[in-house]
Order: sequence, then structure tokens, then C-alpha cells
Amino acid sequence: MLQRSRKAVFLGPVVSASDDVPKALEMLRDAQARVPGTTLENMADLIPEMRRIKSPAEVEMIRKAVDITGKGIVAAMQSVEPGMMEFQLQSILEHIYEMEGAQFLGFGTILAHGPNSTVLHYGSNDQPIDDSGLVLIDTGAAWQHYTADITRTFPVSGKFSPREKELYELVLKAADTAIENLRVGADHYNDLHLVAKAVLDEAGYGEYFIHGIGHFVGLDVHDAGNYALPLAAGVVLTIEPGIYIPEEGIGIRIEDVVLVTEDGPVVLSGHIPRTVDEIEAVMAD
Ligand SMILES: [Mn+2]
Repeated sequence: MLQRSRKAVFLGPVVSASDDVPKALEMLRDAQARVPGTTLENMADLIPEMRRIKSPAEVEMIRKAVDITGKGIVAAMQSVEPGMMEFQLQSILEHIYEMEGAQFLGFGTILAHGPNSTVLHYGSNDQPIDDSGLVLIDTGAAWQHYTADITRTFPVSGKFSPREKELYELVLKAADTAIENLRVGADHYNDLHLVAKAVLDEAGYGEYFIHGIGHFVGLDVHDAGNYALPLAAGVVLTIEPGIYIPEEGIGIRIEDVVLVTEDGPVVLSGHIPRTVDEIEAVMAD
């Protein structure tokens, strides 16, 4: 083949100096030693870039995954009862996904009550839910291999305490501020992460925001793509500010899936209850 085309293209991935040379490159090096005058072009960015920019058909699959996830989250909000185990509420959520036709999860569900919500990658989901505090669910049903990634935080009682409401609305303000800045040409770190962080800093809670503002989502929950590139139409990413206060046993994260368009951001998960009023109303129903 090299004798015919005189040109090879490497699609990656590019690995670090301490890793083995990829087999494909080793094979090409041997082939090039036998066919002089051939070139090797590095196109390792091609597939991650194709994955960063979603086609309308891909967006529809993500939208479907988000809608199914929303139905599960609403069911969990309406089903939570003191005395349940975390994994029992998780099974109600995931049962809805299956009944909606989604056989697979995009990633393991985090379902954390009270102090467990301050543990960033909590996943044992094996503790009892008592009648106080908040439940944090970070979850995504997958549809045709595309996944959602949504977090909602809600009170077991169906009503936020004044303190919970104060902190929740602060996180929501940080999320909305990042989403307002989500436009074609924006910079992921400066225009999204830092503006959300500034909202939390101003209220004195910046030090409790201990992770990034969000990530690309699609075929993978943390999807491929270069974060250094300015945002472009067709990018789908999560916006997920959070604050975690172990000394109060309160962890709050709000995560939405947002599509970048020429006309501004489209919050694909915006219909899933996310304000204090929306959550309290759906839980009272
Ligand atoms: Mn996420």
C-alpha cells in the first residue's frame, strides 16, 4: 500500500515518552524502511476534533439521552423516602431509564445523601437516607452510545432549608453565569470556569469549588476534544459548578448539558427541574 500511495497518515493517539511506541507507528517505520521516499503525516487531532463538534444527528441522540435521564431524575425526586438506602433510590432512577428503552448507563451513577454528597467520586451508594439533608444524583442514561451527564441536588423532605436554599441558589447563579458566557469563540477556562468561580469567590465559597467547570460529553462521558480551542458551534459540554462543605455535611452540584450554537447556548437539560421552586413543585406533586 505504501508503494502505491507513498503517503501514510497517523491518526493517533500520541503517547508520552515513557509509553511504548504505538504498534501502528512501529509497523509504518518498518514499511518506510522498505519503501524509500514516503511521507508520514500526523493527523492525531482529526478524530478528537470530529468528536468535539457534534452533527445535528449526534445532538439528537444526546438530547434523547438527556430526556430519558430527566425522567429518571424526576422519578427519584418524587420517590425519595427517609429510610431508603441510596442504592434503592438509584434502582428507581435506573429502572426508568430501562423502561424508556435505554439499556446502558453512560457511567456509574453517583447517588449520595447528606455528608456523602461532599465526597467527589462517591459511588458506593450504600448508605441509608434519613429525613434530613440533601440528595445529590450525578447520572447519565446512554442512547445509541451517546450519554447524558446531569446532576441534580434536592432535599429529602421536599423543601430546602434556608441554609440549603442560600447555597443552592449560589451554585445556580454560578452555573447560569457560565452558561451566559457560553458562546462561539469563548475560552473554556477563562470564560467559563473563571466566571463561575468568581461568583462563588464573591460570596466567600470559592475554596469549596474543587473541580473544573465541565467537560465535553458525547460518545464518552468525558468526550474527546481539545479544550484549548475556542468553543465552536456544535460543541456539547457540561456546566457543573459545585460547592462541598464537609463541616456542614452539604454538597451541592448542578450539572447541565449545553449545546453551543451561533445563536447562543441551548441548555438541553434545562427542562429538568433545577431551580428551588421547580424542584419543590415537582417533589410536592
Ligand atoms: Mn460531568
